[in-house]
Amino acid sequence: MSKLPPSLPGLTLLPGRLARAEQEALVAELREVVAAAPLFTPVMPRTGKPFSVCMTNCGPLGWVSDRAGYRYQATHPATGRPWPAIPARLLALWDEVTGYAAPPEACLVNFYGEGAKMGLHQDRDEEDFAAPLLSVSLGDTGRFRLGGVERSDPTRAFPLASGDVLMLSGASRLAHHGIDRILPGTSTLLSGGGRINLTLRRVTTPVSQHEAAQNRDAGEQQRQPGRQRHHPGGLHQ
Ligand SMILES: O=C(O)CCC(=O)C(=O)O
Ligand SMILES: [Mn+2]
Repeated sequence: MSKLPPSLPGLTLLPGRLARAEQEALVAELREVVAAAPLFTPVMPRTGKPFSVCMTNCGPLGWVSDRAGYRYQATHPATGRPWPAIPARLLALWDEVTGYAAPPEACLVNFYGEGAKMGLHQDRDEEDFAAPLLSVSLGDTGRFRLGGVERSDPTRAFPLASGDVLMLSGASRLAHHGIDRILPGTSTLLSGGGRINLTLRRVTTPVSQHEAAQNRDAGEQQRQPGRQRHHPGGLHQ
């Protein structure tokens, strides 16, 4: 496997972006996330075949997969409770690295034990492809495979180590990607071994300030129809 990622427009790899102390603090925060929203094993749509990774989420929305399909939803599939909040340090990282005007709405937490992998796929369940995907790797190194927008495009593999941050934006936002395998024993961060990957995602298209003001006005008029009818007349009396 090449040590270097391919140079593609919109692909940004920040090796070691998170220092060890930050990684440890993040793992402690993720333990709280998992206590509130336990890891679950998603299954493939239709076939019901279980994923080899287990998952949970934080943020207003979380990504889930079950026999009915892939989707974002506001609650944990087993507990029915809202997902816990995205840790502030991840929101700050999103702002610093992406510069995107709106915050992420979902943070998917994937846990890879030894032997877990993720097939080549695109992240396309979001409404807003203008927003980047921001990924944070913790624990054992993963062999990440990256292709192009077409499934048949050539692919290359490169390692993602603990503390690495990867951004897929612009022309790379819809690039195919996956995890071939985990390299056990490559990190001491997680006492039991394994790899955690976090992906921060903007799901809905942000409403601009201008649109928000217009929507507010429209809502106000709908709630108070009388005002709309009487006011103009009142002004001319
Ligand atoms: O584990 C990774 O680095 C990638 C995870 C991923 O592609 C996903 O959760 O959609
Ligand atoms: Mn993905």
